[in-house]
Amino acid sequence: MLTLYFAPGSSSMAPHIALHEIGCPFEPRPLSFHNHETRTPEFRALNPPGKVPVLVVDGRPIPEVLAILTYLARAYPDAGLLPRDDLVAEAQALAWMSFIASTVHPVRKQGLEVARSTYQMVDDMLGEKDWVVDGRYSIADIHLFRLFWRFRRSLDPGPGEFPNLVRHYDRMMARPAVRKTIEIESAIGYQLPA
Ligand SMILES: N[C@@H](CCC(=O)N[C@@H](CS)C(=O)NCC(=O)O)C(=O)O
Repeated sequence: MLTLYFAPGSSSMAPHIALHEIGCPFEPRPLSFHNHETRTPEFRALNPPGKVPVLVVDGRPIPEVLAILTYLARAYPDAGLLPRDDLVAEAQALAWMSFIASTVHPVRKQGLEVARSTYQMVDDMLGEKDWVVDGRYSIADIHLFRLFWRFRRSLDPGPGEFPNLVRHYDRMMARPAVRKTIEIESAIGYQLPA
């Protein structure tokens, strides 16, 4: 049994998308930042820092986007969310996600200039590839998409900026799992800081 604790539009959007890509049943548990629902003792028992996402698998909690996405990709290999036949490509997907979590995620709070230069680096790293690893869709694309989705909404880059990331964003937005996740989360309502 899978249970996803999430807050609409936050980091938890990435595992939410992955669950829809896989199509496996799960129990959705939306939490409200406004009502401090990530600060309750019950939630902190699952993840002491009080952050979403958390995926509970048969009573055992997994925090952190990278770990949840990797778990889902490996537990449901038929969904093709991680390269199966190529250890280097798999490691490259993990490298992207580690970089996204440690370097790209924090920049939103470091001001527009730092954010712009970091996203410019990511745009260059992505280049003209359709997908971040070897041109094959993977969990690294889901992780990257959620960050850029948030960046576009909060810092509103100008037209023509980050062309590779914008094409990646458009490609992601064409996926039914992404549209379904956004439909569900926007209906609950976003409570994201500016
Ligand atoms: N390193 C964590 C970051 C998770 C995170 O920052 N979650 C934020 C939402 S985007 C959160 O729950 N914030 C609530 C809080 O800090 O009170 C991951 O990759 O899962």
